[in-house]
Amino acid sequence: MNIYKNPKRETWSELTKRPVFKKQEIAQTIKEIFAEVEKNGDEALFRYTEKFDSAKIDQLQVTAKEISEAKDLISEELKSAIQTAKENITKFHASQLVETEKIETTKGVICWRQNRAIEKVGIYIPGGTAPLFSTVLMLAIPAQLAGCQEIILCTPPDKKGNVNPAILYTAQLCGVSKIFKVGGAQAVAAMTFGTETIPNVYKIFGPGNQFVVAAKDFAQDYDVAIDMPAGPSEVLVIADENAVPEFCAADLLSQAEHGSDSQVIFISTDLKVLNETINEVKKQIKELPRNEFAQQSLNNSHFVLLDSVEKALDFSNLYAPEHLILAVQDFEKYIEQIQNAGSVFLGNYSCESAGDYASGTNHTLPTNGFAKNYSGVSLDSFVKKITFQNLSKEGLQNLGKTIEIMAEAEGLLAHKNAVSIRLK
Ligand code: HSO
Ligand code: ZN
Repeated sequence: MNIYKNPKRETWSELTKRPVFKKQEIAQTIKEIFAEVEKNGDEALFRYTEKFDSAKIDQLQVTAKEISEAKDLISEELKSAIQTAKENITKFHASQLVETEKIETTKGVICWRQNRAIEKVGIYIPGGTAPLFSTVLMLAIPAQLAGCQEIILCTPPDKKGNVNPAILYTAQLCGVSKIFKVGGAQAVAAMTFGTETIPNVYKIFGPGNQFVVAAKDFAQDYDVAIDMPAGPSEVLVIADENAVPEFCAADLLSQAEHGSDSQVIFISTDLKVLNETINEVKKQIKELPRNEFAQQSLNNSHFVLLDSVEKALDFSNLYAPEHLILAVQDFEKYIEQIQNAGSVFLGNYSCESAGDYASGTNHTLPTNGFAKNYSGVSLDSFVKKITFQNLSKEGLQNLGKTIEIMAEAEGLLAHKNAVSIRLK
């Protein structure tokens, strides 16, 4: 835990740096995996699944029987929680479907835009220490709402060759039935090239470890789009004297428990709140089953005292956090000052977990400073927008001169002629 009291502005850029990401080091491994999967398809996937996931499987696709059995392996309570989350996420994302309007820019010149769903999309769900079935909701729901024709899901099996039942249950609840037992860079390669069993896709979504992140980056060389570049997840909390230290500590730990490389930053304008939050973190961490991860990420965390919420927001805009929690009174008056953040949680009762699971917003968000230039996943991530236009003869008469003058000035006379020939 690093504590800074009123650090000078000149030091902020150092404090807002993320640890360097070892992308280059694994580049060669990714290249080899891609080459193998492209050449040997399913056979390479079976081999890698045995090597990296210690699972000997004889079928890559999860069977209909496995999917239908999943519902008996999870509690009714969990099923109903997933249902509530699904309803809220659907409501919020459905509201992003906006009707296109036709705009007459000049009399007789009509322009508009229409959405077309990306036909084939792939969702990657990590296995590992915490199987994030909530991410299935966050990706499959907008994909369905957008109208993607093919939605496939890849996730690594456990050592026995099984996929976590909550992931299977959630996938089928969201209408995703093509589920494949493959993880890591090999899953990304499979979705990029397609294999005998796994179809290729046009865009790959979802979080993952360093290998998955690097593989998604690499996939872009093969004309596959990705949701966004990624890094370890992060939260920045700004707390004034009205914040509740217990709540702040719980929020910091909820992000720190994700992994040893998670990033948490706490900024307070009040020394008492700062000190009490630090004490609370030390107290609450003892009770957490994942306290080893949390402890490691806390070792790199910053606790900062600054003398105003405005200054804290300047710091936050420089850092561009994935999640920003504003535990301050009158948060409304600071909203306009927020420039760079993936998702913002306002007031003492808006915990980040709400957005992670069930309030309705998407939890697939830009990390690693990419909140400066990327949005989180939304319905838009699953569609392309095509522009249309229709010019009547009168429309071309009205706009023709403008086009001719500009084309001539660019020295592109064929462009000019395409107008002149029609107006002759
Ligand atoms: N905070 C994570 C999302 C998540 N949390 C899933 C719990 N489950 C990334 O923003
Ligand atoms: Zn989380």
